[in-house]
Amino acid sequence: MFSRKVHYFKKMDGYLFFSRSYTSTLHKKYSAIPVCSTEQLRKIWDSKITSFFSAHGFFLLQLENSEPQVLLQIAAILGQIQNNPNTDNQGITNVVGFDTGQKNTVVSSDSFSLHTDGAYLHGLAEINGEPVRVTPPKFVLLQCVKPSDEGGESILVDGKKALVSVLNQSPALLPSLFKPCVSMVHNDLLISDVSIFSRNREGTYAIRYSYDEEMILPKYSLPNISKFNSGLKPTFYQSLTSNQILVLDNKRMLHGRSAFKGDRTLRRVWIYDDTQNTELVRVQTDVKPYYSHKNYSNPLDLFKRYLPSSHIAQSLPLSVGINLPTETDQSIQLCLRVRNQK
Ligand SMILES: O=C(O)CCC(=O)C(=O)O
Ligand SMILES: [Fe+2]
Repeated sequence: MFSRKVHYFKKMDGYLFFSRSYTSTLHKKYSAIPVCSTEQLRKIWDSKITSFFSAHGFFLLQLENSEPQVLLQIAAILGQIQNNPNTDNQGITNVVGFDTGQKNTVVSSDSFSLHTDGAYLHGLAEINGEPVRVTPPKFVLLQCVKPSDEGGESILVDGKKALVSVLNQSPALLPSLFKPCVSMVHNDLLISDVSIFSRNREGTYAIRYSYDEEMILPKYSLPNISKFNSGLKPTFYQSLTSNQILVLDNKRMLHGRSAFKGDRTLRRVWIYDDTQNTELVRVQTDVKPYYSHKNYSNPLDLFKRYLPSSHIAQSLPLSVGINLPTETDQSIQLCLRVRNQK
């Protein structure tokens, strides 16, 4: 994800929100919810976490220290940790500004444009021989070990607000945002024909987004997607401080950060999205594939490194994605039908 090197003010089409004049108008600072143990977090789950999370798409915790164990315990409440090539054997990635030579570390002090973590994940792998989907994680956890001396603010954009504002203010953009016409390349992965917004059978929407050089679009949709990008407005713009853990809904919120100075250190954990796995079956038949060549490796192995390591999770309930009132949902669907007919 650190190929996304975008500097302050450089790309005016999409990164206007980094400008000081804009962010100085964003006065609201969220305070963190103090938590001294996972038992206590479980106790305040229903009263303090679920409603805040459903209103804002994230929650911010203030812990008493920044041990990796604390992060892992919070992660265990949310589900199964999803691996990726940068994670250590516990599923943690270190996000730092200077190269310390440490393994399982991603290094950059540049700004990070708004993105969905793992936006480029749209594949299949096998768990115990059964096909499962590999998609962007449902939650992203960022633990602040050491804040920066200057800059390094975390930035969140609410995809729910972005979608509603497109519906109300520029509905002509909707078809480009829902059309499965986006491709992304990431290291050795290529995914094609996904959409920026999608709606599942239960009527929940999800965003998948990373507006950078790895995104490939049909030329005709570029003006619309670039307009969408310039209209994104952050709802959260503040530095994480020591011992805080930010938990965000990666199906709803886009996140990024401003450039920084100093040896800021975060740890990052992904939580696997297991919500779609019941959908996949192999065709029950004696018919053999008409041709297969032994020289190829199993393509289901390509996404294996993005699977969770364990499948036992006693997670607390917290639903992810963009939930809209029925009327808004219907307006979007109607708008897409009418405009797709044109
Ligand atoms: O450094 C940060 O605040 C965020 C890093 C990030 O978004 C990532 O590692 O995917
Ligand atoms: Fe990220």
